Amino acid sequence: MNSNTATAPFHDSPAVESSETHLLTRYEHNPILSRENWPYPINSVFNAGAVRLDDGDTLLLCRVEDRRGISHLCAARSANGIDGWRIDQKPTLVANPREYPEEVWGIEDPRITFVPELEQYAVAYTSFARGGPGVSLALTKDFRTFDRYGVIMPPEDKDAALLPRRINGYWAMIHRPVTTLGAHMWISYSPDLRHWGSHKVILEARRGGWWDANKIGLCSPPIETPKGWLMIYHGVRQTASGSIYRLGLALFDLEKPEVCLQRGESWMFGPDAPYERSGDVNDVVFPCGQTIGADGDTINLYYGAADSCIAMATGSIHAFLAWLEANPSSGDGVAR
Ligand code: BMA
Repeated sequence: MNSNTATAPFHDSPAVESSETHLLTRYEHNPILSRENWPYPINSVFNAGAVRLDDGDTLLLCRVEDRRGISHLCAARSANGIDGWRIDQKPTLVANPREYPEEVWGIEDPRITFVPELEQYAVAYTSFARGGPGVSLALTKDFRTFDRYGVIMPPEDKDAALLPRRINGYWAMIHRPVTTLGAHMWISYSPDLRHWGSHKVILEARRGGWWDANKIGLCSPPIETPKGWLMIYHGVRQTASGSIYRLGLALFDLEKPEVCLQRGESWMFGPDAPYERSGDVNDVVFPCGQTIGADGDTINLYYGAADSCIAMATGSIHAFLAWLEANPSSGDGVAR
């Protein structure tokens, strides 16, 4: 008899208890993209927006940090969304501080939404300058030319994505301003994608020892399901040795997306693999995009790992919704 058996309180427990829900399965050959793959010299490639194109290709719009520390966006295309990436030979969208001074320190973390009414993709990204990070918007049909709208949410604000359709006649943007209230998720509405109002808090960071205390933010763009808008969000726990970025789930009303219907209590995915635990910024998983399979259920979630590379994990919308149903948040979801 070994000592583990003698002291184990529950015989069915695995030797090492997993801190994860198994809602997401890592691709076995992660990471799928890293700086070694890049056609030009860079420091790192991480946090990528994702979309399935009309021709069936998966396109990742990757945040690429150059060797000055300034980020730009670069597109990579693949037939299966896993390997065989065809990477643009030079940056796809770069900061243009002459016309957009809010981008002087680069552009980061794009979230892509296909908008059927506009027959275009809306790319919401972080523009970074002396005033702090803000939210900028660009529209594109092909990820080669972009119609830039400039900064639409002033600093300090980030983690934004557009909903794919109007709600009661207005466009809706989820974003994460930092105010004296804290770093919570908000929604704002617009008649024209340029002028934004009716701002409302939709999900608050919890406090104290919670995994999503201090800071939360939208990950990939919300997914429309029959039960509501399903959101994967990141929560940040600050510790003595740095921040830990983990992922949680929440569900919002389809026609009133400011109304949170469900929020999971625990995180559902966190840094565990070596490429997530160690890199330029340790202990970070940071998705900005997903694609959904032909079955309408399978999600390929693309995430930056440790601010150093891009990894992929697979999940099921059905399983996410079932987990939320089975693990409701106690109280009002805003534990203080
Ligand atoms: C956030 C963003 C992300 C980054 C993360 C961890 O605030 O800046 O781009 O991945 O921090 O460094």
